[in-house]
Formats: sequence, structure tokens, C-alpha cells
Amino acid sequence: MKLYNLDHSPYATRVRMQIHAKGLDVAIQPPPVPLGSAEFVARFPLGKIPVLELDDGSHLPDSWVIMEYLEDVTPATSLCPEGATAMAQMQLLARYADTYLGPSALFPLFSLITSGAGTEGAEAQMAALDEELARLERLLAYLPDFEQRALHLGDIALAPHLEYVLLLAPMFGIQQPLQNYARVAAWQDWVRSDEGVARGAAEMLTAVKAFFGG
Ligand SMILES: N[C@@H](CCC(=O)N[C@@H](CS)C(=O)NCC(=O)O)C(=O)O
Repeated sequence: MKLYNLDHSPYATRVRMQIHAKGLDVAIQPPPVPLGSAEFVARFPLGKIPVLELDDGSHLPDSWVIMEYLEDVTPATSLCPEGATAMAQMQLLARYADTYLGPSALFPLFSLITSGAGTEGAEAQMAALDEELARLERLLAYLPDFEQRALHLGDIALAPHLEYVLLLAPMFGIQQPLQNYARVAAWQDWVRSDEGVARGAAEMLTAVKAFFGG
């Protein structure tokens, strides 16, 4: 199998983290045609990376779909918990990343920087980030203690989004966004202690800094 990847993408990074954590035999490559080109959209209908190319030449888009597929075909090294409730709780962290932290905090901050609008006058966006971190703090308090369970796909889906916003926040003058969120900070330390997660995060942060010219 091949993963069409760009290191700076948080969505591709979560799949790379899973590949690293499980030691999967998946070739990690840049897309065969440029992302954003007509050729890319013609070959990959959703027009986004990551894309997983299967051994029969067919493709799967969407990071979460790819992660669940990789779990299904490599059950010996499962990153999914046992039982319906634990599986639902795993999904919650991934849903939080994709429906809260990404749209409400990560993408607005990223857009301010890449659009050239700059980092001044971004109080509303920083308030939205704080609101999302408070939401995550509550979510982690409500879920069973992460320290008492194994790493799962939900952690891996969320980790790159959180790494990304923590990289962007200082550009907006917020040096320690997790200052008031001890559980989030503890979760981040815990998730980073996995070598596969740490490797994927380091790859992403290097690529993001290069992307921003830093
Ligand atoms: N829901 C998708 C989102 C993937 C996504 O947004 N990928 C971005 C890179 S971070 C992308 O390919 N953007 C290219 C574009 O929108 O043209 C997933 O989970 O894989």
C-alpha cells in the first residue's frame, strides 16, 4: 500500500502516526500529481490528501476512513479499544478534532496567516481557540482517565490538530495556550510519549515551520 502524504497536513499526519505506531508496511510518498491540480481531482475525486492506494491500485480518501481501514486489515496491532462504549469514546476525540478544534480554531488561525491578513486584531479567533481548549478540557474530564487506557485512534486523530494550534498560537501572542488547561496539557504529554505519535508530530512541525518560512 502507498500513502499519498504531505508532512505539513494534520490529516495526513494522523495517518502517518498510525503507520509509525503500528510499524505498518505502507510506503509514504508525495502525491503523484500536484495537490490542487485538475489531474489530482480527476484521479482522486475528493481532491484532498491523504489518499491510501491499495495493492490492487484502487484508492481510499479521507484520513478517518483510511485509519479505520488500516485497523481492519492489521488487527494484530489494534489501536481500537474493546466494546461499543469505549469505541464511541474513541470516536468522540476524533469528532472533536474534526468538528470543533479544526473548523473553529485551527482553520481560522491558519487562514489569517496564509491570506496575509496578519496576526494583529485576531482577538475573536484567539477567544474561539480558548473556547475550544476549554471544551477539550471538559471532554477529557468527562471521559475515562486516559492514563488508565491504551492509546487509540481518537488520540492519534486529535494529536496533530492540537500540535498545530499550539504552534500557531504564539504567532498571535499567546505563548502558553494550555496554561489554564491542565488535563489537555497532561493528555498532550501522554500522547507524545508514544514514539509513533512523537515521530509524526516532529515531521509535521518541521514541515509547517518550513511552510511558514521559519
Ligand atoms: N476530511 C479530510 C480533510 C483532508 C484535508 O483537508 N486535506 C488538506 C490538507 S491538510 C487538503 O488536501 N487540502 C487541499 C485542498 O483543499 O485543495 C480528511 O480527513 O482527510
